[in-house]
Amino acid sequence: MTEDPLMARAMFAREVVVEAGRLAMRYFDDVENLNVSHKLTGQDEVSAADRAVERLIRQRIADAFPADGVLGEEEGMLPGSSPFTWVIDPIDGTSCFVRGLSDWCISIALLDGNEIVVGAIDHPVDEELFFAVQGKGALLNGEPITVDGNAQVANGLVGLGANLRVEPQMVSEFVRGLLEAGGMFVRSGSGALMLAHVACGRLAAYYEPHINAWDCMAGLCLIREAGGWIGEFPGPGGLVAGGPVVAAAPHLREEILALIAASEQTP
Ligand code: LIP
Repeated sequence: MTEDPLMARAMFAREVVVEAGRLAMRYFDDVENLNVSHKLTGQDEVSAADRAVERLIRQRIADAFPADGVLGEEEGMLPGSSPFTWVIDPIDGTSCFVRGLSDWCISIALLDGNEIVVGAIDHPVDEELFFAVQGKGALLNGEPITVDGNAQVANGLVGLGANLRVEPQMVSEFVRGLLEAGGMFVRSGSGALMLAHVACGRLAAYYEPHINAWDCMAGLCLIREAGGWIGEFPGPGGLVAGGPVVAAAPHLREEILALIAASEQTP
């Protein structure tokens, strides 16, 4: 293993995200027998697969980097004594996963202090592995990726995250403004995967009024390393509270921020 603590963790993340994807696929192939329960609302599900995959990732981290902190969607925050914190979503897009839909992924991010330094997203159904290390670019299945420098709101697709954690009009007003600007949106249920699609140029931008750190931090690392612009995340609430997320090809930053601002003005 390399002596460089960042690269050792980056190589580890690339391996573990694929191992976790294989475990998730075993549950996905038997989804009709999957145990599913609900958290706060009927739209907020968790399955035996989410729990098993997070347990696997946490065990691998504990074995390899026992001093690192870990924040995961299902088991919360385990503080560490090293500068590094892992931020993991065992299955992002659980609502798709439990219904046999393919828009889900495994998302693993690594923070050095407050800086996102590694992002790894595995999309097993499509056999796509997204990977980025700070300062070294972003890759899809080993090939360099970049955001779409030619996309425009009026001829591109904007990824949109929507959930019951925000007032409905925050989403509906953004959609209204986007459509009035000649744009169009997609919402898949996996913020991580849609952020990865921004990094490889499939989507022009992504916005979600409230997202959790484990859903977005790997994707934000990918976009930054793919030449994109990412908004500040998390906000004042900090890592566990989450907050709004926005990211785009750099030339669309002002237009997307203006659409968000307009959506927030509506009484
Ligand atoms: C999902 C996020 C998505 C959000 C959903 C849900 P999960 O994560 O990726 O952006 O809109 O409400 O939180 O719960 O499937 O890991």
